[in-house]
Amino acid sequence: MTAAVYLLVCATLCQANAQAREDHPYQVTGTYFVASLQPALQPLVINQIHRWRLQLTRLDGSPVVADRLQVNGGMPAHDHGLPTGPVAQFTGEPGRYTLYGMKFHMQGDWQIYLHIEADDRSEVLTLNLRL
Ligand SMILES: [Cu+2]
Repeated sequence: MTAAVYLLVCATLCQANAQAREDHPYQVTGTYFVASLQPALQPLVINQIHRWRLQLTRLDGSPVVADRLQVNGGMPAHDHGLPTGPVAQFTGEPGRYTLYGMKFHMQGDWQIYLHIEADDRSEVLTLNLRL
């Protein structure tokens, strides 16, 4: 590949990646799976129940239809969980889920855990989030 072609390819891919990051501001890459997350609330505020969009892929970018997907979270420093019990629901479109019932009741450092079972593998992806 010539340098010019390489630069063109890189520019296109990097732009696409930047676009994906803009749409889904939070991204967690694990050993097997990648979660891209977009809260419906922008900016995030406390004490409001809302939805998140989740895009779940393998490392190669192919969409994952999970056998099982659970979401929970909490504040490790305060030793408490989320004030709600959010539910992950498959949208019907491969790799796309909606997390219903997300809510944060205080400011500080939160973690969101996605428990994923797919492809005969199991992984927990952790998103660190500061409100
Ligand atoms: Cu707390």
